[in-house]
Amino acid sequence: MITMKNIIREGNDTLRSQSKDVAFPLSADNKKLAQDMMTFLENSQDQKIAEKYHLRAGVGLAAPQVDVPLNMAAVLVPGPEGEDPSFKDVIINPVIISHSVQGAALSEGEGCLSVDRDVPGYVVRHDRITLRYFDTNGEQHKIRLKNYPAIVCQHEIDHLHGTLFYDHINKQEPFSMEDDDLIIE
Ligand code: NB4
Ligand code: NI
Repeated sequence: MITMKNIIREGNDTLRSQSKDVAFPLSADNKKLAQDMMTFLENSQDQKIAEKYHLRAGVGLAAPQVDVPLNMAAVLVPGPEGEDPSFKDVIINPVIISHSVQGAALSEGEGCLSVDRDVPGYVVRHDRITLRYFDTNGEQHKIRLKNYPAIVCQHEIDHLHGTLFYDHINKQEPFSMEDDDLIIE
């Protein structure tokens, strides 16, 4: 089971490295990794389990965060109360093949399970993306995402390239943004 002990923190070089593509069919190890990462997200979003194991809540987890430099990330974006998740999958070898010019940022800024401090500021990303990725069965997907799920996937794909959310925050004016950037609640 993945817990906070398995998640590496800033300062560890793996978080700044370019991850490698995953080979198909998935090895037994990589299949287990994908499963364990998704289970971590499910556990972290279950109040009882999260308290018991001291898990910080997460909607995404990238393989390099558990010190595995592979292009793989689990994403679990909850839907509206009681409904199905708005996006749930393990995305493997993901590529953003196109994106909106329209920028967007989460109103509260971002946090990262590998960063044990608050770094305030807007992280302006693309509001809409077209994402190509493979799932754990090796099936290729090409999907359009917007708003919150699009932001989460961009945060995870950044990890695969060694980028952390605060790299995008304006140092002089953390809450500055273009007039036409969207703020997502
Ligand atoms: C990834 C996110 C940071 C910004 C936005 C948010 C949370 C993370 C990091 C974009 C992606 C993890 C991976 C949350 C959270 C809302 C949904 C459902 C019920 C609690 C949960 C709380 F926990 N970020 N944490 N940070 N990362 N929303 N929510 N809620 O997930 O480092 O690279 O359970
Ligand atoms: Ni992160």
